[in-house]
Amino acid sequence: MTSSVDEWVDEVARTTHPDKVVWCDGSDAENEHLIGEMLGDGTLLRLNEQALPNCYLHRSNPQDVARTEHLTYICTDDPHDVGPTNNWMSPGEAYEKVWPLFKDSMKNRTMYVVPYLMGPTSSPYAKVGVEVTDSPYVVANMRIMTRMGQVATDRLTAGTTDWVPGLHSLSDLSPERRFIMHFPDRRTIWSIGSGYGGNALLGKKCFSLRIASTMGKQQGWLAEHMLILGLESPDGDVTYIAGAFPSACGKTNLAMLKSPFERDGWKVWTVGEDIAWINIGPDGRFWAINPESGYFGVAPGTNRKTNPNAMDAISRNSIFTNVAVTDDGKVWWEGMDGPVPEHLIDWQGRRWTPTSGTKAAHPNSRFTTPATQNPVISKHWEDPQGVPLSAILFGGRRARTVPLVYRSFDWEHGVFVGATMASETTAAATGAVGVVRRDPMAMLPFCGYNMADYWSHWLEMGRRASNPPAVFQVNWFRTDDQGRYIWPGFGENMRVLRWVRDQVRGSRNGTPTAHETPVGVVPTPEAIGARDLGLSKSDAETLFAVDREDWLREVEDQSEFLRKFGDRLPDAIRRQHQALQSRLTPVAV
Ligand code: OXD
Ligand code: MN
Repeated sequence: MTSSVDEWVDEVARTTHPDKVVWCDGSDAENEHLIGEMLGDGTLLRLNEQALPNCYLHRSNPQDVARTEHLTYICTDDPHDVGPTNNWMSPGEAYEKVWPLFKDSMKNRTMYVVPYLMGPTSSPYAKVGVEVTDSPYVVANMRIMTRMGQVATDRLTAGTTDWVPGLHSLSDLSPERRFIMHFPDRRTIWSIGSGYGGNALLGKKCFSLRIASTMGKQQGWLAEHMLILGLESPDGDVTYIAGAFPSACGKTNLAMLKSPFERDGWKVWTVGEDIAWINIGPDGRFWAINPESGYFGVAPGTNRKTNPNAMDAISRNSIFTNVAVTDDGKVWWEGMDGPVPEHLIDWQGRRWTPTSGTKAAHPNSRFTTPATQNPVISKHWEDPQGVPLSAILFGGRRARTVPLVYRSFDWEHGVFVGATMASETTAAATGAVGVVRRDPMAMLPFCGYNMADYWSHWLEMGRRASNPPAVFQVNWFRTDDQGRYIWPGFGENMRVLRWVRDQVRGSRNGTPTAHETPVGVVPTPEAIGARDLGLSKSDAETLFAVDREDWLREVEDQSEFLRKFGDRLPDAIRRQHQALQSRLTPVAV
């Protein structure tokens, strides 16, 4: 370890006062020992060893089940640097208000020092973090989600001073004393009062998105809330596509999609399912790496139909959090295959039957599973330079307005589409579910600086790249008059991916597959195979419709959102907004 790591660990220990300090090496022996301790004190429960070898269940505190965006802060001297979409606290106030909460917070506990690497071991783009935590559950999860232990220590001893400190303490798990703090100037993270995923596994949202986004702005790259997939076509060629979707909108399912057209040679390979770090390559293209090494996926709704590859991946060496358990020690959640069991133990450890009137698994219950267990992991997922992106998808959950898919006209328009995307909220964060909110590039909870400056950075990245990806918006969630989803989704999303590929690589048969609308280029229903899917004429019309009235309302709502950024709003975004409005407004004759 470098002396700077030693000094920081000493300083933290002097405040938090753990009983002992353990430096983690990431070995199997260390993991087995930790698991044994957690089984002993009830932090973990063993699941059915035959059906789910080396799998464990953890139940979190019922008040600690999702990311808490209202308790998440970016600490800079100037509030304008975090902008209107982040919570701001000055570093001085953070020292006065939050640092004292760490005093003695690890008393009678062990403090684990967890060095970890974000990015493939051999990648020049990989970065080191050190998380100090009093939660062995966090250590076990970090071991799956990151390259943890000796590989990271090796980079530190190689002399780097470039590492991100992250201090995490469960403290008393009280929401009143819960804070997730980021200091971009010092590239430091503090998190207290929560053991839940994104709040506590500091390599994920805190480092790889909030802190990394500020590093990317300074250093000329992008840290994005995006899946990365490789779409293989029948000629064996692979097109790489990244996709930004808000939490719990199907990113993991899309990244691991099982193609219904596999026999014809169409297949999806997973590079990443939540985060992409994107650099511009010497060829002027965007090259993306997945900084993580595991998946922290939403369990409810995952089944053999929606994501068979995930069901295979999570059948061993996985940690389940807040799911239900069957009488024979298997996991269960709403949307699991087969009939609903007569008895379960629910996510809080209570007896449950179908008449209980509650959810057996928490809606944000999760699995943590190693990426290497994904049967469709791309053979390029650890390539040091990453994979070259041909397309970026922006997706939200919208009952109306946004068609199934459309292509933006050019980079600047694409950035505008990402900047103004919106989605109905989900259970991944605490707060109301189902409310439409603007979630630019799916980064609303994760951008570590002023969102307007972030858009300027996106625009600049496109100017610097001679061959940036084409940008699309997708919406799997459009509903009919009855409120039913029109699009079958899941494996059938392959139809949309194929059209996206046609758009960026040239049509397969030369027949027109799209037409221009005021919002962008929309496919013909035939190009997506609406008839093969048995969609009625009116459903197909709704799915691809660009309704002028709906879009004028959308433009109005966008104005309100964009106004919040005042004069930091890039001119190009303002221009694109006006251009959309005029394309929607018929010229008077
Ligand atoms: C996640 C999230 O956990 O986005 O990936 O909430
Ligand atoms: Mn996510």
